[in-house]
Amino acid sequence: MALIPPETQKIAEDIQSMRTRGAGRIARAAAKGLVIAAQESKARHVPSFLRDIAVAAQLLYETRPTAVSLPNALSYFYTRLLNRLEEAQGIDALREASVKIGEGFIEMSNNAVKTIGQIGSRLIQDGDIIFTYCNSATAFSVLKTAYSMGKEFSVFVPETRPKYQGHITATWLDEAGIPCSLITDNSIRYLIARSDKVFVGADAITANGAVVNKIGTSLVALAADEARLDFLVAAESYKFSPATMAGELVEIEERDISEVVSKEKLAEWKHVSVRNPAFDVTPPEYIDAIITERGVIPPQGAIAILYREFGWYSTEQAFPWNPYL
Ligand code: RUB
Repeated sequence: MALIPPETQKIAEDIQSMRTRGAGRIARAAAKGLVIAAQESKARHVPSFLRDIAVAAQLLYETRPTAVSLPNALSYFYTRLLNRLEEAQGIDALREASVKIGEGFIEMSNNAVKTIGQIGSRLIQDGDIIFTYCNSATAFSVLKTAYSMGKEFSVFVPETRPKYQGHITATWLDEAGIPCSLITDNSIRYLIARSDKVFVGADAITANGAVVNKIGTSLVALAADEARLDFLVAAESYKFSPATMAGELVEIEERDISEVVSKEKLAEWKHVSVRNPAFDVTPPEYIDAIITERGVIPPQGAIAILYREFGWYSTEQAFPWNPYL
């Protein structure tokens, strides 16, 4: 029987409860969870070792459905682990290989965020008023890098209900010394008209260049289009969804309604139900550019990034750990 180490279970719980959140952080936490599963595995034979990692991967996979960075991180890990089977003889060698693979993913991810910061910062000019949304470490990397280059600008940060991730972004900007205004979500259209450009992050990017991000992002994009602002997305290449090459849709997470209204209030109502979708889809027509660690692409270039990262995708590639469960 495969046992999942408590630390890996804790990582999964933290992702599910959103103590760990944001697509990049989720992916890095998942890679760490698999490293721990490999280190703690008591397996004495390769098949049981592979099963231990597969069970941990499945647990992590089931935590949240939308951010494609999560399955991409798990596939990155497991595919490389399977590729090492021949050359890494025995459990100890495989364990060592697993640590290298997981740490390699985390390093690659952190470097990608840094590189995107450098590339994106060139798009910010002195005097700009930047509009952002939710809390994206990648979009923040752009702002922080521009600020460290001496550029002078300010940022509008909507609260981003129901979970108020805008407060986290405001705290990060405050700590970095970047002037910003926290605003209500209701004032997006009014204040975007007084801004110069928009930077947001992404949870998933589809083969046709649509961007899945925090619910409300598509409204920001609509308002930006009306105000004729550039709508720019900062996203690492592991946020591109290979399954969409095969025509699959990105699942939109619906979260617990207690994030919107108390259970007591709901019990008082007789005819009211509550919906709490956590993400929405911004069509490519509303996106001016996607800033990746490989360079700046138009949304129509998403397929080129996908092909480079994943080749011509087939659905068998989706869950490489499945046969070992
Ligand atoms: C977070 C969110 C972020 C993206 C990108 O949603 O929508 O904009 O994940 O973030 P949640 P990053 O709070 O529900 O996880 O650039 O940090 O990967």
